[in-house]
Amino acid sequence: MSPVLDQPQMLPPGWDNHWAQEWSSSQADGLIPCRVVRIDKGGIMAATSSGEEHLVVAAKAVRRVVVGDLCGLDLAAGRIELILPRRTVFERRSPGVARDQLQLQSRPLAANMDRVFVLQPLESGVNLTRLARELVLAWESGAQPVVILTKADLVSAEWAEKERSEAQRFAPGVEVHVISTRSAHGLSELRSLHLADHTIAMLGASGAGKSSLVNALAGYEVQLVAEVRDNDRRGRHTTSAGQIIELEDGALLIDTPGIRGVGLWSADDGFEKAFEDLSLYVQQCRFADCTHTTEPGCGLLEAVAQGEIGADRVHVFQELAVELEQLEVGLETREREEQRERNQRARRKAKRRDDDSSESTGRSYELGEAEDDSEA
Ligand SMILES: Nc1nc2c(ncn2[C@@H]2O[C@H](COP(=O)(O)OP(=O)(O)OP(=O)(O)O)[C@@H](O)[C@H]2O)c(=O)[nH]1
Ligand SMILES: [Mg+2]
Ligand SMILES: [Zn+2]
Repeated sequence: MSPVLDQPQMLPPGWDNHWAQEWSSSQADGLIPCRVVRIDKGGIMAATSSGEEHLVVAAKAVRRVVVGDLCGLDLAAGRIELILPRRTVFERRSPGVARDQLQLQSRPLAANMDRVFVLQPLESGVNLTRLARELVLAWESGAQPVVILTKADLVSAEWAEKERSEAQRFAPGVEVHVISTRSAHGLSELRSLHLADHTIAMLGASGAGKSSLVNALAGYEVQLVAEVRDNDRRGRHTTSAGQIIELEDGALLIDTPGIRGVGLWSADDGFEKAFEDLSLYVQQCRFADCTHTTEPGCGLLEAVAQGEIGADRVHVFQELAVELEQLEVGLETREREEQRERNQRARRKAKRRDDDSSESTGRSYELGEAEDDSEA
């Protein structure tokens, strides 16, 4: 280990024993550990220790790093040479070029956080379908989700309480908080969550109040990565990239840009956790492959009929289950196509090799082409 690592103050934010171990078992010779603390149009900033930030001018793995990644930096070259295996990562399905279009790819948003704060503003009413999606992805990230309903000052206490209990219905096993950064309502409750030494990612739609909460918890106006919007010249700052903000107590907050669509990405565990309130009922279904739509003896439909769970909850469950299934089918199809292409390439290569060698030996071979196409 390099002598630099013996001085704790010289370690990247959030470094702990886990990372020390990962580091010692990685090919990090000549590199120093760093954490990606900011990504924006200006480039990637990596911190080798608190406040010691370096612009990454080029990175072998640059297109794959996200805010929160712990990496190996070639300091002289300004290059990230390796990414330590992520402890947690929040990934969603890549939005396509057009609105509401999705690509068969994932896009990571933040890595190595212990908690995910899922924010939704109260004044427009909690979007329960969106919340369910966000929680599937948050659980799947491996971090602990916390739901935060923002801008309580804009609604009545009754409205806030009604929305809180609705959100709780869609967030089994998850804490739901109501806050306002204007009135400071609920902020001390959040602070008492023992955020120190944790990395917390803020997630939610644009305007949900992520940056405002970061500022409120920091206790001062953080210069958050921001730009003035072109379309509404009101000059509202909207986060255009991810950034880590270090609080006095050591908590690390990751502010992320608002995401419009929350396309699910492969999420078996995340889906199960997000809908754990329904698992008991699903076990009662008569058929193992019950689609919970029309089947007799369906535990879910029975529970709805008995008023034990809301029909809307089951509806969202089905919608997301179908989406995940279609995603899996798409991924499998692509995998098969890629495998076929790999096989074809290998065959062409083998054929060239055989042609070359038969030319040199003057002999010729029949290549068994026919069998090759049968796997389609
Ligand atoms: N009334 C009220 N307004 C708030 C509160 N929190 C945030 N806002 C306002 O809501 C707007 C959006 O807040 P931001 O914190 O920028 O939202 P964001 O989630 O960071 O948005 P993006 O960066 O675009 O993703 C701003 O105009 C804030 O002033 C609150 O508690 N009460
Ligand atoms: Mg913001
Ligand atoms: Zn069923």
